[in-house]
Amino acid sequence: MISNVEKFAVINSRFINDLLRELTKLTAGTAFASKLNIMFRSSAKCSYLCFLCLLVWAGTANAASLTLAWDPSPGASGYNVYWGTQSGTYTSVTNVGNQTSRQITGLADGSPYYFVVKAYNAFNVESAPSIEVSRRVGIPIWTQGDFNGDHVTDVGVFRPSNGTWFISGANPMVWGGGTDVPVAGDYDGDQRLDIAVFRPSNGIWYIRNSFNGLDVGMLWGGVGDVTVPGDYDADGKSDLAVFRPSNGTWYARSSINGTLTSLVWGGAGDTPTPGDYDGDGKSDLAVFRPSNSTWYLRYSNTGTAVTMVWGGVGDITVPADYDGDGKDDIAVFRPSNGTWYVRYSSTGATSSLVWGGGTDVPVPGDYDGDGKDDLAVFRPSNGTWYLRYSSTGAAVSTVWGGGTDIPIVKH
Ligand SMILES: [Ca+2]
Ligand SMILES: [Ca+2]
Ligand SMILES: [Ca+2]
Ligand SMILES: [Ca+2]
Repeated sequence: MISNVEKFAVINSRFINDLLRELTKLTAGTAFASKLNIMFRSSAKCSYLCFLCLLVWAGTANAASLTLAWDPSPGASGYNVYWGTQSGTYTSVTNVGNQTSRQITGLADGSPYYFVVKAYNAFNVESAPSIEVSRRVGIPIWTQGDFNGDHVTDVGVFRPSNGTWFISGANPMVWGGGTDVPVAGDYDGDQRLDIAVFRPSNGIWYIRNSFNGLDVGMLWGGVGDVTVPGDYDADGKSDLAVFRPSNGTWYARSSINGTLTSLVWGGAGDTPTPGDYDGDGKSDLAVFRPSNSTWYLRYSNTGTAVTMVWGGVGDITVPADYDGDGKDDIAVFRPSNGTWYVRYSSTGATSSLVWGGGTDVPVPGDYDGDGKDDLAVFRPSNGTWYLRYSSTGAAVSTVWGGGTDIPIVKH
């Protein structure tokens, strides 16, 4: 019996299940138990057995709950789900038995939560944790750049020469062309990217709704305006919006009732950098002024003006939610040294990391679907996307588009 068990273990860790079954038949000598436990743990570590992904989103009203799901872990007797409101600190745990999904309730609206799952075996020994995923509840939120609705940013480009959109996993679509500005966003609020262009010559936004395939054209802005679509009214739909450098005015059209909101914020020479910096689900007006390296943010929840010195001349602004707390982090990409300088909103901590360089186009997004934006660049010269997964630190590259293609950036 002993040699059989050992042989199984050596041959392949896939037989863990059999081993466990065998063991329960035995009168459990501790030597076997410890060996199995070690096997179990190393096996769990090797393959990220509990790969968490989010299956279901609660509605925006009365939310306070969400559903997690994960792949089954061979040999697992059950799973513990851990969560907390700070990355790496899990103050709650629940044993879900041998289920591989769980609705977590009693969450506070608006607060970010961080989750991991651990498998345990027949001896209650836990595996290494799964990757950490983060989500907020109670606030309309969608994964920027997600075309098919799986909460993972999709790789995609717009080719102006023939007006074609190439998005990974979708058929090529012809929409716009020439000097149109791609302004993909979620204008119909179904948490899927809608392809869209803004035509400066006539000031019209041409949108193809992902929900029903309906084509929409709306006049908003014109020549000289910079497009800044975002969810300024927090209804979960992108709003048409432009920034006019000549008078420093933002013009946003509410998707709720079509009303105009205009506000002076910034001016000529500034780079508009809208984002949700205060985490209330509404896009905040913001500009970066290269001449004095200062970001000017206007928090939508309080109207408070916030200034912060970050980055400098030649830097490309890349605000995104790198720490997954539901607030965009101030960040720049410096082409000259390929370095990303990020200031995390959750802790105020800063980081600098080399990723890409030269003529690379920064395209941050959540490509691994863990709720945190990942560093990423698109290299036109070889059509390659270089992604750095936030969940594992893994470097992933994929060829998609090239030449004069414009990568789809988040809005
Ligand atoms: Ca949509
Ligand atoms: Ca906001
Ligand atoms: Ca953040
Ligand atoms: Ca990520």
